[in-house]
Amino acid sequence: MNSARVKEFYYLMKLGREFELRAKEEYMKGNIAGFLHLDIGQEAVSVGSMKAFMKGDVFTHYREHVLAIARGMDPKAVMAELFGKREGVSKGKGGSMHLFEPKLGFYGGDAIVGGHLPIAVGCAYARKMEGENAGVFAIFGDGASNSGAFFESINIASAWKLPIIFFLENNYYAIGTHISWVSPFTELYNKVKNYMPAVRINGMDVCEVYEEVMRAKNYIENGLGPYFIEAECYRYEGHSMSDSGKYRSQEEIEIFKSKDPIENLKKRALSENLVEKSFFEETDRKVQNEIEEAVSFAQNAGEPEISELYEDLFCKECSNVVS
Ligand SMILES: Cc1ncc(C[n+]2csc(CCOP(=O)(O)OP(=O)(O)O)c2C)c(N)n1
Ligand SMILES: [Mg+2]
Repeated sequence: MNSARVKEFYYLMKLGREFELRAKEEYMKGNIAGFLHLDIGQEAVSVGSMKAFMKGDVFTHYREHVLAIARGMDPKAVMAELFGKREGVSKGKGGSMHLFEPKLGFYGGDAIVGGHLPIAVGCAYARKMEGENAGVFAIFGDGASNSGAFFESINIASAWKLPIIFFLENNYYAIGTHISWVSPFTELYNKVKNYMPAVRINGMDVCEVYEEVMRAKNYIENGLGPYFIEAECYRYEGHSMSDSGKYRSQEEIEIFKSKDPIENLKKRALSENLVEKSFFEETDRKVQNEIEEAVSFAQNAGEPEISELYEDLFCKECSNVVS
């Protein structure tokens, strides 16, 4: 990894982490309503994958704030969306679980567990027919990998050699259900080994995530069919703001905190003399300012107009959709 890349990774992961910590605070103050699923601890997956998969289409589940920011969404517009404001990325009508920006090829997130996987496969099919090789990136959790939609998606993507990366974020839990209670094995890439190349990586290491997604991207771009990555990672917070996470031991949380993606990247960069110490201090200050700006932007933004309530529900260009 070169110095510029490491700096970019650190900046984006730190921005994601501070964004989430502040979103949590604003939620507790009552400024954010509805669901809020935090990505704290899993930033390496979001940043490493989005920096490798720069083109193409992205379909994600509801834990997607950091992915959206790493993809290029303005943190101000993401925070405004969480606040339910008109200047939000989805005009304040989507909220935390529905950050959407077609210009960035970002069609997330989906609140139905596994529900976006067949949609992502359909998009990959369309891209293949169009002769567009950038393909699709679909990210989902360990819980989603037990759904029927998952197995159907894997099957048809493999049979039709579709250009899609399936990225499984294995944080071991589906709300309070540990993966070992509902799957015969916890190394989930075993589910798809007969369908496509399937690997398991350390999702707490941003460089490893980046390199593996680059490998997968080259594979699908060459028309070889789908590719599967399972990344082991961990969320430090509960499933959402309404979950205290009491089903996990403090000891387990501490084990994963010792593998923290941000702290470990910093340590490694310093020990290998890749980045000077002052960069981290400057970046931390810069990030704090950006977060302050995002919150004040969201606070001062306007409420969506009631007259727009029924807009943006159906695709006007689609002839087969009646609106
Ligand atoms: C079809 C469906 N079933 C159940 C739920 C309720 N639900 C929301 S999130 C979730 C857990 C999903 O866990 P996982 O796929 O591991 O993703 P993570 O939250 O860990 O990122 C469940 C069961 C839902 N939203 N959709
Ligand atoms: Mg999970």
